Amino acid sequence: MSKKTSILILNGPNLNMLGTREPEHYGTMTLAAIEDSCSALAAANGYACTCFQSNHEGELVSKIQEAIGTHQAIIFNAGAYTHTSVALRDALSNYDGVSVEVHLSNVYKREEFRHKSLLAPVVSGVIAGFGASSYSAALCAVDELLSKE
Ligand code: DHK
Repeated sequence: MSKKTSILILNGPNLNMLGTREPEHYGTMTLAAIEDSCSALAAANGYACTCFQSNHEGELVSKIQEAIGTHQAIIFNAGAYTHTSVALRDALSNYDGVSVEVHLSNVYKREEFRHKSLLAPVVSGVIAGFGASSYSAALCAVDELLSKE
């Protein structure tokens, strides 16, 4: 039996609070609703999809390590760790699949400390500023990149 191509949707700190967290930046959709719509879109395009959220840097590092050989793509909103985490950058550097950094908000319109991403130089691409649609745009990008392989 052929193995289904699998995508990991990874979310970092405070993204479990979506729905009520600063809606002016992050909208009103809950993380569960975003994950459900990503899973439906992935399934409609023939992909398996696993979703995971953690507030802990080390758990996110472990998930990226475990994705090697398991998931062919990672869509990752690292939250505030985007701007600070050498550990997550190193984990992504070592990941051999397609990787997309996503943000709900347009980080370039916000405070200066959010303009710098430690992850951007080691991922396939970055999508920011489209609210929950940033995730569906990332899925489309992943589909296109994986279809080329
Ligand atoms: C989410 C966060 O939690 C912030 O720390 C980032 C990002 C932006 C987002 O827009 O999804 O700076």
